[in-house]
Amino acid sequence: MTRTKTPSASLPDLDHPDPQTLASEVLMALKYRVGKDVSVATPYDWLTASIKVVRDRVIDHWISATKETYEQQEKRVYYLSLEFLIGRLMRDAFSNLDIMEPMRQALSSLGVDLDEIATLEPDAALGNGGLGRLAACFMESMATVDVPAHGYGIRYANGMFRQEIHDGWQVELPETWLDHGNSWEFERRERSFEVGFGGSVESVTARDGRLERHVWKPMEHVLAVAYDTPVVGWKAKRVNTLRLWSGMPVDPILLDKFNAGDHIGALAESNKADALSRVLYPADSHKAGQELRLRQEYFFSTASLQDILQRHLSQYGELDSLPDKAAIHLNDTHPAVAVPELMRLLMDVHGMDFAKAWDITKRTFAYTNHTLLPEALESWPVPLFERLLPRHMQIVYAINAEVLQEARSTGRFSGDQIAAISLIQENGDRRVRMGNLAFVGSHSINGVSALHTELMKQTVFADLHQLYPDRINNKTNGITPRRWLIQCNTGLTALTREAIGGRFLDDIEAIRDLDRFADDAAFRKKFAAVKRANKVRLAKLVADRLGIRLDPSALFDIQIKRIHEYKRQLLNILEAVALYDQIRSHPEKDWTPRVKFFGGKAAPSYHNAKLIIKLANDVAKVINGDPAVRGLLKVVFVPNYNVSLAEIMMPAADLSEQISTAGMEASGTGNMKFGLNGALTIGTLDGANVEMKEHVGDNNIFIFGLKADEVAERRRNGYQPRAVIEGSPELAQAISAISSGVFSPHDPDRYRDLMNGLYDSDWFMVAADFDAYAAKQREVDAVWNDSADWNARAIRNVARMGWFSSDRTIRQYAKEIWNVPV
Ligand code: 4GP
Repeated sequence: MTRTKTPSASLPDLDHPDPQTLASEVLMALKYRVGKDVSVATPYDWLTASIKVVRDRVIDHWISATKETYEQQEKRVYYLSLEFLIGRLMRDAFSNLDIMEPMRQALSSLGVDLDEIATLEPDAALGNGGLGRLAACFMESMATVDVPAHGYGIRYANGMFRQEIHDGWQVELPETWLDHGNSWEFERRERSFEVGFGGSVESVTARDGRLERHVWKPMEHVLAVAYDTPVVGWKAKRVNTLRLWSGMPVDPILLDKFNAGDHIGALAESNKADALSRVLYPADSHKAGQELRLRQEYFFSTASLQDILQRHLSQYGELDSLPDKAAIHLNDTHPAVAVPELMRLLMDVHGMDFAKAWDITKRTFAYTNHTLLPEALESWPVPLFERLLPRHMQIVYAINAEVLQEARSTGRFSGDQIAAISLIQENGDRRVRMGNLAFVGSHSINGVSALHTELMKQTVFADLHQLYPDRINNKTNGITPRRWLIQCNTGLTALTREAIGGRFLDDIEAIRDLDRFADDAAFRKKFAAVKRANKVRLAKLVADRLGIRLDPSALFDIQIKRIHEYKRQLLNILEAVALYDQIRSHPEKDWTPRVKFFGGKAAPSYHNAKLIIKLANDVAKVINGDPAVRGLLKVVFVPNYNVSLAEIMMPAADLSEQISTAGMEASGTGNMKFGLNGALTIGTLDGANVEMKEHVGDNNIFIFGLKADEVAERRRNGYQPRAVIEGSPELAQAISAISSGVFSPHDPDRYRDLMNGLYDSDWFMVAADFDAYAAKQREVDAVWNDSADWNARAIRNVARMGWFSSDRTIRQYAKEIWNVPV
């Protein structure tokens, strides 16, 4: 039974410092923490001083929350994730402590512009895309709804790469977010743990010859050192910890080697340790596969578990109660090696027997799946796993024997089904299946939208689901309204507050009260003015960075996310090309002015995704430069899409593109951010779009295209894209233009293969959905031209998006998975 929290539920009294107090705190910090005088302070110094001031205020809440958790013996949540896409933190902290305005005034009295220094804060990009950003929203929401939690991950010295566009091509550059230090974090040298790799396993036998225990003797050792960043919830209700591990050598230099003249070998250990926390693998929903990745996974999993066990032991003196006091969450399979690692620690270090350790493990772990893409399901070759983690390999075999025995004993499974349940893939090269390992080691396995969860049951985990029918459950994703409305859209926040009061700030579902203003002409006008101001801000950014001039009264149509074939940026580009053709052929028609924005990074090894970026840029160049278009259509590729850019683009969107092939986008969270900022969605019935449609109502969303079951059926029945293309003159024309080099005159064959792929296989159903998509876009134009109708629908989107808050998601995790009170 989950306890419900008693009225500490009310928000704490924050202290409300006046600008003078804050100004003097900033001056003190500048002098004593940064060591600078006002006369020589650089903008970075002011940034550092400002962060130190707000961090000091956060610390008070941090310490009191931690103390309370100890005193009340509260259950803690541990969220293990290889990615935390947190972005900038200063505004988050100002806003959640409710000191944004006094701080702005304080800095202004010192001649410093808050907005200017805020842009100097590095955008901590310790994640690829949706999975990493979700982890960041969850951290903020756990602090907001008062769940005692630690996030555990890796402190990558170089996070996600910085994208530059050179002549239309993506170029990857290292992101050096730590160049100016990191004013948020606390280095905890004393909190370091040894991590081993390789070596052998020895069996220790008792005098009577019985096996007593196994002892793993690793060949290599490194240290994982903790760096803590406080995570502040709304109105500082609670402050939790994000603990990121950094690799350090056990011996900084091997002096014997150095003295023998081997100067490079002397640093070999140091380099190996450094590599563990050097780079984030830049692949989203895509398997990385290299040995270093498995090393990273084990490195942060073992450090986190050692930390958790040490904390538990120091508080409770035993480990039997671990599942009652700790919920460990596996964010995708990246930390799945934590399952055999916890088993190893419980058995080999703490002397438990297998049965007891297995029971504790299953009751402690829960796992979230974020993608059904087959290429993204992690598995490791058995020889690699065995070489790096020999003891874990034995434990995986032991777990597998247990699970297969359980399956066989039911008498319900065929040989093929048993093979699918097995933790070891036997056909082809033998591999350890991390999804199956996470599944069997957890008491809860959740998907991230209703549709995705259903598909998990039917596809990747069909047989495991039959064996353990109570484990799979759904937790539809959410986004934190603090960052994705209150901070990034101050205009809409102020307007909403003026209309319905401030209750929605504390409880975002109260934003529903805005619904009735959809029919209020005066309100719609103000709403439109806010949107326009946000569009002007984005247009200025585009003019400054790209030299492209945009008309803010045009429809801003935005697709920003990782570049992936299943997300179908290509469908959007083809539609732009078809529209371009029509505008040229029918200049007399009353075309709706539109700007199509694209943004997103491609995995460096993903050839087609990089080609799609180049295509977007090539198409942009031709269309934007063609006077016959008269500015009615513009195409813009905004480089280096990241959290900070999203904070400017989301509030400026009129139309949100969520057009993945149905059944392939697990949830999407950009769709929710756009909706909350008053964009209408054009989308397929995929991921959380399905639930968004239910919440906003059919009239307030533009749905088109094949449904998930229809996609599956077309694929089963031998889909013929060639016939579809030949039956659609607009599409055939757009493909032929691209294929023949209209957009790449100096390299006319550049897109031939990409276009031929549409004719030959079209796995992602671009052709099948094209006509429906293009028709829906013309419907969008028609609604846009009735601005009262458009704005009314947009307001309803804002009002009905409250459910998609990560506060709601986290409450569900807390009640239904973690068993912690909220
Ligand atoms: C993403 C999914 O692609 C996206 O649909 C979902 O909203 C997000 O996770 C959060 O659940 N997956 C990844 C990944 O980012 O790397 O698998």
